[in-house]
Amino acid sequence: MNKSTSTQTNPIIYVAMAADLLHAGHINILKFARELADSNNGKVVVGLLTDSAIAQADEAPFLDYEQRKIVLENLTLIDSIIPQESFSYKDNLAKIKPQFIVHGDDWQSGYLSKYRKEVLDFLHAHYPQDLEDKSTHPALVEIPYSSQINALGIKKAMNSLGISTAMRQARLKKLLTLKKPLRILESHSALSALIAQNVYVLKNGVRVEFDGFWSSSLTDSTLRGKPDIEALDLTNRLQSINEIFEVTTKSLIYDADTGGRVEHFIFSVKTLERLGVSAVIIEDKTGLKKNSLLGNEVAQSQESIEEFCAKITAGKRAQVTSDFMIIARIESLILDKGQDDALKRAFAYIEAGADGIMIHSRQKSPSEILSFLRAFRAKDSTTPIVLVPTSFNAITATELADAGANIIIYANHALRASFVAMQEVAQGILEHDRSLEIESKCMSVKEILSLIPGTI
Ligand code: SPV
Ligand code: MG
Repeated sequence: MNKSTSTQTNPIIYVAMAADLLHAGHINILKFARELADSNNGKVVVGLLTDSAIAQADEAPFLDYEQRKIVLENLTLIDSIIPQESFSYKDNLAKIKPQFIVHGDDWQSGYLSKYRKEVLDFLHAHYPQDLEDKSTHPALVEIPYSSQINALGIKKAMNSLGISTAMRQARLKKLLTLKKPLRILESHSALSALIAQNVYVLKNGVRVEFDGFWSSSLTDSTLRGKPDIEALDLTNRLQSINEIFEVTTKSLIYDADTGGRVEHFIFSVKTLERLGVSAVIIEDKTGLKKNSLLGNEVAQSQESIEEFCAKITAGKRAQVTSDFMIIARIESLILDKGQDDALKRAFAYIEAGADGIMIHSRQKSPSEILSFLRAFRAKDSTTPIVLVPTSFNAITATELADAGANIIIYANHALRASFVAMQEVAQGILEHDRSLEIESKCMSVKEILSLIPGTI
């Protein structure tokens, strides 16, 4: 690139990056930008992706914005650093009007290509070059991407080492500040948790994945052939969480039913916290607990506000770290007690120390949940709200987040799906008296043998 393409006296050379795991590929790009700046009397400006920009499209970064900024500030290759609030370059391009943009050539296809197009559109509009091919511009400089070393690869390798108990536990609270909504999938075994850990889809250039696991009392009980009435003891459930934690890195929210007696709940809090669980949800029911989706079809009673507040406060006093969260679940709508009761309880529970509120509903329509969110958010804009849209399943997580929710839990779908699949195959074998016909409904033997690293 020489001066002839330059139309600014001191052009800005813009490089956007997350720089969470700084590696040779980054230095390569920055070195190139520096040379371009030096030969054009320009400046290298880095658009450093903010924590929420990274979290929206990926996992939360290992290092936060300020830590990453300190690392970059000490590189002589860079003149200044500005935040880039999303993967889109648009805002910063409009703000600083760079003349050159440097990026690895890996964004020519795939989900990043739409951001590349934004950059090209900007360059064509501001620095017309009369180029026939609008998919190129001399001021977009693309450096051959190093496939041997890249952030995703390093991250994969780091994740395969596992995660410390403290880091996993703290991650949920951190993610709540960076991303909305958080999507949580019920995981009842290490294998189902591996699915929740690894599955993702690309939507409009953004990677959407689950942010953690839900340890459900319903599915943990059903899996063991027991009713969802607090019949399973904590030790039993901790066993599967331990197995889940052995092979994953995401955070877990624990369904503790009513939390039991206050005297017992404080021990549960300590145990869950020690294991690395991020949050516990307790529901304001008393007596023999039945599943909420049964509503008033079965006898269920709600705890008094005073008693439930005392349980929350005792739990908060028992925890050791500041990262562990106790979330209070309100059953007023489930038990037809109305919105006023639900709101009164929500504010009382927060006053007692609850870190978040879960409001549950068994209606097909989300209207009572949406009106609760409106009334609650009019008074409290910050306390995290958790929803479990099993019944009101036509509304999307994004719509619920837009209405004020923070965490959306898909509470039983993994187990429900696996039951249907297993039942069909079991029946099929009996019907055909052999397994040939149901082979297509199963993963291949080759696949199962290569699913778990180390098997072969
Ligand atoms: C669970 O998953 O066990 C729950 C959510 O508590 S619900 O089944 O909807 O009550
Ligand atoms: Mg439950």
